[in-house]
Amino acid sequence: MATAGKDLSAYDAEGLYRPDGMRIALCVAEWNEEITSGLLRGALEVLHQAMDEERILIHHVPGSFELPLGAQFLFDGTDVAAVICIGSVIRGETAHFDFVCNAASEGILHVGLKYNAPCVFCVLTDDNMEQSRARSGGIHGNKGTEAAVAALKMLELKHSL
Ligand code: DLZ
Repeated sequence: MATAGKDLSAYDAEGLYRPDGMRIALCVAEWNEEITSGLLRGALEVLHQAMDEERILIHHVPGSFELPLGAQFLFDGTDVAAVICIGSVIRGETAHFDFVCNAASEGILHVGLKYNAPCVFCVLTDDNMEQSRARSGGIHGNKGTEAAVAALKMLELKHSL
């Protein structure tokens, strides 16, 4: 998973799928707001090129642990076609990091399979803030940008079948 020296966030703006008539939600964790706001910015930059502002929903949950349930609420309570889950978990001195990361990743996968819809994992799981800054609009690009591109590609696949 090494991304050293690479910006993986380049994308072809011309070729973005336009999810006409659909709505997309961003579910954003409040922890490490400096990082999640950068990821959100990156995701919105892509979505604004593909769809109207009013079809983009933004909701917050307390932490990354709550992202799966937040996404489930959104699929259940709205007509969104996809949810992008944005969070940032930074390793501390205890095992908390592993529990939050595992819950977020497995839960987000589960919600996508349950609703048969893109539920995109945009959770940074880094050792320190420096690594997170580098991936939320820094030297290694912006994983929020990549997550939004992934959501559009999955919607395109689903609607092409
Ligand atoms: C408790 C906790 C800790 C220690 N660290 C983070 C973190 O780095 N990133 C994050 O998104 N959330 C963290 N949380 C909060 C949990 O995700 C969750 O909100 C609480 O345990 C309440 O369920």
